[in-house]
Amino acid sequence: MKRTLITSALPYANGYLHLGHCAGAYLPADIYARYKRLKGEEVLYVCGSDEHGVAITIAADKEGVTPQEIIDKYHYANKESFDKFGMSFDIYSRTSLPVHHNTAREFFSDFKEKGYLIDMEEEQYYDDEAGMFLPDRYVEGVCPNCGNEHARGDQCDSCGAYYNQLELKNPISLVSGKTPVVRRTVHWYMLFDKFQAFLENYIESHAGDWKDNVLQQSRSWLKQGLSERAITRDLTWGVKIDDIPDVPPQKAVGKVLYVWFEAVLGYISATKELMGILSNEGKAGLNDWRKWWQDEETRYIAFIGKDNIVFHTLIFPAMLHGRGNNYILPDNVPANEFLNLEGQKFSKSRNWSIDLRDFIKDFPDSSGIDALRYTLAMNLPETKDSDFTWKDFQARNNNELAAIFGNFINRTLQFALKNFEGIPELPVHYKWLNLYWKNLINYFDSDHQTEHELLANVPEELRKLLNENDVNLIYALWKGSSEAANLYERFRFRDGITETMNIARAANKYFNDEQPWVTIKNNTDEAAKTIYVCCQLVRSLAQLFSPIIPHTSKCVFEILNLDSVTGESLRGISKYPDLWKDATLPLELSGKKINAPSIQFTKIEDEVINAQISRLGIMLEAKEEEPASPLITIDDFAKIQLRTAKIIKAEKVPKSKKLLRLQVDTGTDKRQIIAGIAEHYEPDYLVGKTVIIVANLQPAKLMGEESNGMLLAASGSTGKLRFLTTEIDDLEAGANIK
Ligand code: B3M
Ligand code: ZN
Repeated sequence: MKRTLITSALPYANGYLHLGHCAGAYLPADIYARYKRLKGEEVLYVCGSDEHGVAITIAADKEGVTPQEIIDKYHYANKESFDKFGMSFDIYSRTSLPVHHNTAREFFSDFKEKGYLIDMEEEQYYDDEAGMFLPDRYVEGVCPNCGNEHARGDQCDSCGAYYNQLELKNPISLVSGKTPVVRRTVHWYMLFDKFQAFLENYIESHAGDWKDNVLQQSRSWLKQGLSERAITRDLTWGVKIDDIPDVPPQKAVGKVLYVWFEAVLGYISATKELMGILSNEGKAGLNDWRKWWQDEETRYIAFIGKDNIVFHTLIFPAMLHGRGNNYILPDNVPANEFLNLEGQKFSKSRNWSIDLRDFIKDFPDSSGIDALRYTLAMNLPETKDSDFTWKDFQARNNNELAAIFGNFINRTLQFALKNFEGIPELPVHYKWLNLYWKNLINYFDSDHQTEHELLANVPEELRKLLNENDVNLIYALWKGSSEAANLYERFRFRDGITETMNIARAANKYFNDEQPWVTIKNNTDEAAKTIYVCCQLVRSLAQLFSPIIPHTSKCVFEILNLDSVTGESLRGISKYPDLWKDATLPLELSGKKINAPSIQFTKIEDEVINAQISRLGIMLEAKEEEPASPLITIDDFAKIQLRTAKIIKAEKVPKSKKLLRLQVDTGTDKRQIIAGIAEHYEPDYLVGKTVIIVANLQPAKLMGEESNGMLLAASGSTGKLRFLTTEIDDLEAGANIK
């Protein structure tokens, strides 16, 4: 059996994750990783933050911070959200690490040596004022195809047309707002046309096992014919190439690798990072990453959203093939479509979104997070766009998790505790029940009759102990778990989870048909057998549900006083036994003491859901109204040193639309303050003005510039901003304000 390498698309560290991200490349991958681990396979699941490209620099400009500050903020925030959401990555890395820069540069160097790259001069827009070439997303103009006036430099968001930024009409730079000029610049191009035939064979070799949407998109790109693609950009933020041997520095200075060329290599560098950590712990060799990436005994599954398909089915495979060294290719790329929210597309700008961190704030306990995992999993956009609604979240929690699985756990364990002080001691008559159970499973395994025949031909020997209900329940467990496994192998998670929930339905039916509340009065041996079997099913269901709702499963194992089995990360250096099969077989639980059962899923009331629904889309107003700040004491206020200060110099901070660098005289010293007022004031206007500053603020860094203090300003509802000043300018600098 091959080992399984799993990756999820690296999310940009430029914003908070939302539920649409989870349903795209992350939750399905985690379910698959946990399932594969439970199958006893060797598994490595890597992911991490994608930390370069204009997606980062635009976000940094927007927040008035440096790219490093933006990736640090969102890398750690998203990692924390993923951890709380129960993602079982073996490592969550980041592409700003040296190990990634070195890996990416090695690929560039190797391709250059092999003649897969050519450097060409081309014309590109240049912003004279900002002093920089303009990457596509930094140019806006009129779409040459549909006339959209806010089209960006590479693709029109309105009609989807791709074009060269020079084709935009009336272009403006989004850095300075000015009209850019055309300048010549050098870029390196990868000759992807050299891989056309190889990729055609590669794609067609998966015609039978890849999703249609993935095949179609890949084929249509191949049909257009691959051509050379620029793999460098004029940016200062990213993987630099100017120190690569035999790359002429004068050509390469100020260039970085195109983010998509290097981001896919982030999966490899994340693996290297993990092996580095493990080798320091003496648990793996530094080069053990090769057994995951350069060994045909590894099967690689790349989980992504549909907007990343060709980068994973064409670009990355071409790079891996071009590199040689036995690099393996993705064996499957089960791209998901998009998840919508209440029938509309997720949109941060319209605040039509649910950030994962906000959900976790509102539903912090494990049952809430598992209810989200379950709801998203049952609505995965596996073959077409799907929808998350709060009403469905409530229904899934109340009518399935609570009413079926939770109800079965509770009625079983409450009955067991109340009547048997734990899991019942098997009566003498049922002493060999586990053995009969295992023999029945063997019979199901070994015989390939139809379901009807299987059940009709159960060996008489087994029926001496197991009644109709017992046989039907054990069959439902056996059948449901093997069906679920088959479906997970084909990335059909929704159907696999339904099979598992059907086992819970069968378990409730067994409880009802056996009527232990009746037999406890007149035939306690029967009641004991029934509840013993039900306790076995509680554990089996916890194990089979664990890839989807790991927190709940962990809780159930704790109540049963059993080691938790949820497919957690083993860091790729060991593996479990086959715990999927194990979930269909009984444990020796006779007479086992259990802990007090707790309710796993409480009903979610309408008002909770209505409150969430009402927040969608209108958070804009809520964000504009400053939250009521808590009352402070006069002593709190006294800690703030407000002073007058005279502005003696003012200038723009390069590459920032918002920031000005001010030199101010505070009466006691002269200091630099960086102020976000560039969109409201011309520097010359400010010189000589007396303003009010907070003089005892911790020094801070903004866009790499030191700021010692803060200028007080007021912003109106229209976004207009005015700094606070004294009524007349005759107060000396340093006057105390209280
Ligand atoms: N960060 C795009 C995205 O977040 C990109 C994925 C990279 S996977 C190597 O959708
Ligand atoms: Zn257009």
